[in-house]
Amino acid sequence: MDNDSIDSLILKLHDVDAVKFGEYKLKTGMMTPIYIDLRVLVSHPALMNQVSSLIYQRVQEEGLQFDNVCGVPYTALPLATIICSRNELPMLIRRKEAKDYGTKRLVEGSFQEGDTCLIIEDTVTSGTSILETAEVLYAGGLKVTDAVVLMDREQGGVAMLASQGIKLHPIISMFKLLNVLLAAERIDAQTAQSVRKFILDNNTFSSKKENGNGVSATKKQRLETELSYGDRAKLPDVHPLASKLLKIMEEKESNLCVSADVTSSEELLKLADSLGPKMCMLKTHVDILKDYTEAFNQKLQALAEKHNFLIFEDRKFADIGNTVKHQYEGGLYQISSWSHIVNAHAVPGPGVVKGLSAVGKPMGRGCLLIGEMSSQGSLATGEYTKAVLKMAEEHTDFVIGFICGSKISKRPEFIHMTPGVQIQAGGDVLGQQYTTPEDVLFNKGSDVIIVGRGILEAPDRLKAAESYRKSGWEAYTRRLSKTDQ
Ligand code: S5P
Repeated sequence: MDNDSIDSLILKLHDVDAVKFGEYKLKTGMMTPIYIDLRVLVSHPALMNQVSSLIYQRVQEEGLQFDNVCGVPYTALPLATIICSRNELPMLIRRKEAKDYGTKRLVEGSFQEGDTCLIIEDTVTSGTSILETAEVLYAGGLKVTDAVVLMDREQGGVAMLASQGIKLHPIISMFKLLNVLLAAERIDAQTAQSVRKFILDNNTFSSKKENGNGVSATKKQRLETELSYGDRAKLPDVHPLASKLLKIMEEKESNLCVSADVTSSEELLKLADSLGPKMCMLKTHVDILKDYTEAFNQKLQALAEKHNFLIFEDRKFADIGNTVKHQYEGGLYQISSWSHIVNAHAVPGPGVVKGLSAVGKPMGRGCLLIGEMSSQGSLATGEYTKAVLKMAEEHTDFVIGFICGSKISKRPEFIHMTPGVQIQAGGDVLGQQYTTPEDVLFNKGSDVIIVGRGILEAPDRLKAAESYRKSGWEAYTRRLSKTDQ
C-alpha cells in the first residue's frame, strides 16, 4: 500500500471533518482531544470508494482467507457493501437487535457452520465493537480470524483483539495521522504532542488491569509492552529498516551490535567476517581508521550481505541541517552510500534530522537519536531526553529509534540501543560506565546491546561475541516470558 495514497486520504478525511480536534467523549466514556467520526463518509461518495479500495487492497496484500465479509454496524456497513459488491464477495449483516417476529436471526445472509467471516470496521479504540460483532458471528457458528480497520487509535485494540484470537489489520494509525496533518500544517506541534501523550497514557487494554476483564493483568502488560522482535517487525507503522533489523534479530537470535572500534581497515574487515554470524549490527567509527579507502566500504558492504547484519556508522552528527547534509553524503567517507544507520544529537533542533533525512530517506536509510549517553556526567537526561523523544515522534519516516540507557519510548516501532555494556559492570578511566547485558535487556527493557572493548579486548573475540550474543538473547527471552504466564 503506497504512502502517498494514505497521506492524501488523511488530508481528505480532515477536509470533510472526519477528524476533529478538541474535547470529545468516546463510547467508552473517556474524554479525548481527537475525535474520528467516519459517519460523514456516506456524504462523500468518492471518498467512500477510495476507503473501500484501500481496505480491499489491504485484504489482498495480507492474503486473508475468508468465506464471507461482515461490516460492524453502522459506519462500516456501507463500506463492506461496496467492497463485497465490487469484488463479488458474499456479505453478512449483523443485526444490532433481533427481530421480534419471523426468524429472529442476528446474522442475515447465507453461510455454512464453520465458515470464516472477515470483519470490516471504520475506527478502533479498545476493539470491543469488533469483539461484539465477532461474538454474534461465533454464536451463529462462524469463525473470525481477521479484521481490517481503516483507523486505529492505537489505544490497545490490536493487543486486546490479539488476546481473543483476532488479528487486526489497521490501515491508518493515530501517529501516522498526526504526522501527516502536522507536515501539512493542518495542526500545530503542540496539538500533535498533546494527542500523542493522550494516546500513550490511555491504553484501554493495559488500564483494565485493575478491574480485570478475563485476561490476566500480566498477559495484558506483556501485550502492551512486550511484543517479540518478530511481531514488532510486522507492525503497520514500523520503518522498513527497523523492520529489517528486527527480522535479522529474530532470525539470528542476536541483539548484539559489535562496536568495531579498531584503527586498521584490515582488522575491521576481519572482525566483521569472523563475528558476522553472531551479530545483528556492526558499529563503526570510520574516522578512527588510519587507512580508509573506498574499497574498504565496498568490502564491508559485501560482508554485511554475506552475514546478514546492518552497518551503523556512529558519526553522532550535531550541526545545522545544511552542514550535516554535506557531512553525511560527501567528504572523504560518503557515509550515506554505505551505512544503513547513523545517529545524531538533538542539540541543534529538528534541522539536524531534516538535513540528514534529505539525504538518507530517499535511500531507505535510518537514524537513531541520542536520548541518553553512557558516560559519567552526561547532560542528556530528564527534559532533554523527553525533547529527543518528541523529535523522534515527529520524524518517524527517518528516525528509527534511540541511543539510550533504557527503554525511553513506549512505541514498539522504535528500536532502543544501549552502549556501555560489559559482562562485568564498572567503567574506564575516561568516564565510560558499564552495565551488564542482563540489566540492559531484562531490567531496562532496551533492545540492542552495543559492545566494544568487552569483545575487542577479550583473548578470544569470537568466543566473547558468542557469549554476549547468548546472554543478550537469554535476557530478552526471559523478559518476554516473565510476563507471559
Ligand atoms: O552514550 C554512548 C553512546 C555511544 S554510541 N556511549 C558510548 O559508549 N557509545 C559508543 O559505544 C562509543 O563511541 C563506543 O564506540 C561504544 C562503546 O565502546 P566500549 O568499548 O566502551 O564498549
